[in-house]
Amino acid sequence: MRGSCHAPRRVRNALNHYRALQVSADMCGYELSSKSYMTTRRELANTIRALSMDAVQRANSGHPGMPMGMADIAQVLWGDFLKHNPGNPLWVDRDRFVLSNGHGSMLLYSLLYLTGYPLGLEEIKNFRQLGSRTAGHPEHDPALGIETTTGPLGQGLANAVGMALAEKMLAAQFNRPGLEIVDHFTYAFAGDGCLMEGISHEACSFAGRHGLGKLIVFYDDNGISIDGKVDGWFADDTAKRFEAYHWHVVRDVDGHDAQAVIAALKAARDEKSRPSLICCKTIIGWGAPNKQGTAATHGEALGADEVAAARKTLGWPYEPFVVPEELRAAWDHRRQGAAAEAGWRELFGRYKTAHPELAREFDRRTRGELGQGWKDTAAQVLETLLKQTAPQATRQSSQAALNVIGPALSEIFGGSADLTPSNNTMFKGARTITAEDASGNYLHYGVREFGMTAVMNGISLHGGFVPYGGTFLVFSDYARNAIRLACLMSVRVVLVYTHDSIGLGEDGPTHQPVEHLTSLRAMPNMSLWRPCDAAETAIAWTGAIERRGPTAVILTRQALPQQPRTAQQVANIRRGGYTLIDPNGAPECIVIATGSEIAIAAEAVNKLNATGRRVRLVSMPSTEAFEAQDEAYRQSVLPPGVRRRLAVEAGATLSWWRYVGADGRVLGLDRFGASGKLADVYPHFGFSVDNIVRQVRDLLDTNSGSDRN
Ligand SMILES: Cc1ncc(C[n+]2csc(CCOP(=O)(O)OP(=O)(O)O)c2C)c(N)n1
Ligand SMILES: [Mg+2]
Repeated sequence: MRGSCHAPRRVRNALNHYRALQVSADMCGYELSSKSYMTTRRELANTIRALSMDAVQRANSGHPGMPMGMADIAQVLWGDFLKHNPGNPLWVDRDRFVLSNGHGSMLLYSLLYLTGYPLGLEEIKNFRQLGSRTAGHPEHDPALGIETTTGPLGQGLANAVGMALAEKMLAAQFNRPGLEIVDHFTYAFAGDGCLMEGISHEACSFAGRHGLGKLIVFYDDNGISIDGKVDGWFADDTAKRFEAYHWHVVRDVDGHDAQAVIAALKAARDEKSRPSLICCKTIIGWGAPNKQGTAATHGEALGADEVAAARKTLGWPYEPFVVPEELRAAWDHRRQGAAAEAGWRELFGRYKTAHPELAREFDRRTRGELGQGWKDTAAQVLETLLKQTAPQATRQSSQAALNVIGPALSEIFGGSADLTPSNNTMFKGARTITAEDASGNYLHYGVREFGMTAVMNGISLHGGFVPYGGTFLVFSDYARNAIRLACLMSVRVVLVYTHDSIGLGEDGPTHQPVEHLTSLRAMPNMSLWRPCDAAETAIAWTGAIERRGPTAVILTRQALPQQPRTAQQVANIRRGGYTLIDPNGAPECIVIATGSEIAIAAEAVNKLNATGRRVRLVSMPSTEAFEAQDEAYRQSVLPPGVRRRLAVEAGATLSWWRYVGADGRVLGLDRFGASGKLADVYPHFGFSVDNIVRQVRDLLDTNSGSDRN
């Protein structure tokens, strides 16, 4: 061994107030079984510390404290245990690693750079700069080894739960005796912030109930968050809390003692039937002599003086961004990674021989591609739903669509946040997942909307499944940030939101969404569909399955009549907006409506046209899909010359001004609803045939917008 024992001794002298620095003597010269390190673990960990503090210093922005505090843990996990291949970050049976305390992103970037992922030193130097791949908070860059975004605290934890669940389910579906092609762990790092967040309760309670034994979480118990010592606002007994969730908890691990971390990790991996929480005591900013252990290291550059002092303390004589070849070589995981993957490929080869069809299916599903039969299935969904003639709530139409999709698509994975009978999310033949049997395709998430959505994101990001989950539209707010991340990362999830308006009636304003349609439409990359009947519901569903991104399907509680359509109109549904009723002759006014308001709008438009007016009705189930059409199509539906326009939607008016213009009107709801019978509530707020007729007549009688074409 090189004379590297000196460095830790210097560290001990400088930081002699802290017990964790007993590390050095017994760790120096520790030989790893999987690698012949020429260096000590502490030196390897210090590489992370140096890169992190230097990158943050250079950017003058970022979070050095967490990477410096968790470096020793990361060294053990990534050096000895993590199954991954930097040469092929997409290897399907890799272990998943999620940094839920994602502000410590320099930890992950350092690890990716050091172990040999295609992330160059230039990217580390460009930490947090526009256009670099080292964003302030890692998002989703699987080609680089970044599994998921983790900026919003606690969500990474829930994503990891989803990944671990996906692993368990995929294993149950595909593994065969002696041919365990799905067999990997999901690791997560989480801080005080993640555990303070409510979502940690939802996700971890759920993970405990489902016995996700291959989920291993490291809790960075450093007692510090931004405002200072957490003791003033976070005094939970976290270990007890997780034990109460039925987790396996390893308490009081010294996060700076590699041997203690190794022992804890081994115990966690040996525990097959419960997820594990390893509670690690650490010092935030470890190695920065004047600032460590304080919130000052959390989220800002240490400053040139403190960085220089840390160099001395750590025994790190190298210039910024210089990693000695020996340390680089010791970190490099490409050879071991390639060997690990080659072993798996050999196994998969045997699997392929024994189960060729399953192997093809596994390949297809983990690539996220729909099978060859999908087009026929999609056609069958539409055909089936077009047969519906009687009025039907679109939540029931949705179930009818699922009854075709579910049995045909092995990757479909349904669920609901405890509203299965109301959301109509269970399809015929769906089988519920339990802790004991993960081979089914439906999950009761319990009353956990945020948890459900973040878990679905994790399942989808893991690969192999197309998850959908239901709740009432009004409770989408509970899940909102996970929806946002699904949009940001373009995750294929289907959000089934029923009870879509004041039309739900008696449950009253707490349950009646008003602003939700508009606020969900405001999210970039969200595809929202509010179908008006069975045919539109069919298209909403098939589009959602095909989309590589999130889709919200917004459904009614109350029955709606089926609209008559020509074949061309049916074909136009997928365009998001189309002419449903056209008068004889050029329209003088356009009514635009969605979902449950189509039926009353249609009646009003027919009435007006019967009296010689020329009113067009446009059904606009998806403004996003409509906006994606070419201009010629859009103008054919909404001719710019026709400026008398009325939009009708039982929700906030904000969505519609862009379509009706200054000369138009919006019949919407910019206030909360009311508790009462549907038949009373709707007309009370003006959603009636008579009122629509009156509004259109008013528009036609005013000069505004008159014949300017
Ligand atoms: C949901 C959410 N709320 C707030 C923040 C802003 N934030 C970033 S880090 C942090 C404190 C986290 O404390 P801890 O997890 O203990 O991290 P440490 O300081 O120990 O690294 C906060 C409030 C966030 N990223 N996500
Ligand atoms: Mg903390």
